Amino acid sequence: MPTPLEEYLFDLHGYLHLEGAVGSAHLAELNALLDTYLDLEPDQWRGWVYRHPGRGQTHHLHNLFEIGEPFERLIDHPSWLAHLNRFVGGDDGLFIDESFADIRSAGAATRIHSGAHKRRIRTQFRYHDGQFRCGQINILLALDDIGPGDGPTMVIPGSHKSNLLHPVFAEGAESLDEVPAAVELPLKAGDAACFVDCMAHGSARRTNPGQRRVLIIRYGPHWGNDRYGFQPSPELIARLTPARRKIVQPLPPKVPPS
Ligand SMILES: O=C(O)CCC(=O)C(=O)O
Repeated sequence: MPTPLEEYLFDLHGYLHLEGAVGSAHLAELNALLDTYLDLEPDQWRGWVYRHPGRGQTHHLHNLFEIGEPFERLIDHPSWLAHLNRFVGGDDGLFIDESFADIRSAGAATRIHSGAHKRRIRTQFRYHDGQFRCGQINILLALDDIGPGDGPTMVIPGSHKSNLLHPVFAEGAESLDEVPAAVELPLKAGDAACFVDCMAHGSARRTNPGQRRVLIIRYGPHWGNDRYGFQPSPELIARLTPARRKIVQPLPPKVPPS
């Protein structure tokens, strides 16, 4: 379970920094497997893994768990599972509605987006009667060290409860560099940021040479749907442990007997 201090900080800021969430041996497995997918072209599939077409030089590789067992271990990873159960809340469990790797090089940034002023249901922050009921909690796992100049994630703490539009939205800011109230969230390899999606966030522009590698896994309530309509492969469903299968496919398709 999150500690009382973690719950307080998550409620106050909208995010937590989970230090050392994934160990170095596991990280090495994830990085090595990911390397074997970097030759995918935009809009290309390999098996059930798909590279998104629309992110320029940035690799967005979707359906992480199809890549192999080291990725499957992330589904119910003990460093964050209890946090997600607590922050998504409810008794029926979780669902992952998107999982992807974001691998980028110099020049790339993620523009500022989200913010509670939108009152989006899917990504909402909610706390009522002692229970969190958040619509989407993200785990952003650093696969390498991400410090100043590496394009760290940036957040506007507290904006998961904001009522007003941040003025920079109107100006169409491309990254969060120099956005008032935005702070960088530097991560060491193996650290994870755990944040509610309605907090305004994005990333600084990467100015250093080399790559920034993160995995992003979005969790919500068990009744959710995949963001893009991706479906798990029958092979993945067959080989997952029951606990993992329940998070990837909480409601198996119900069809009449053939
Ligand atoms: O890439 C980042 O650092 C920010 C991730 C992000 O914007 C998101 O998860 O929606």
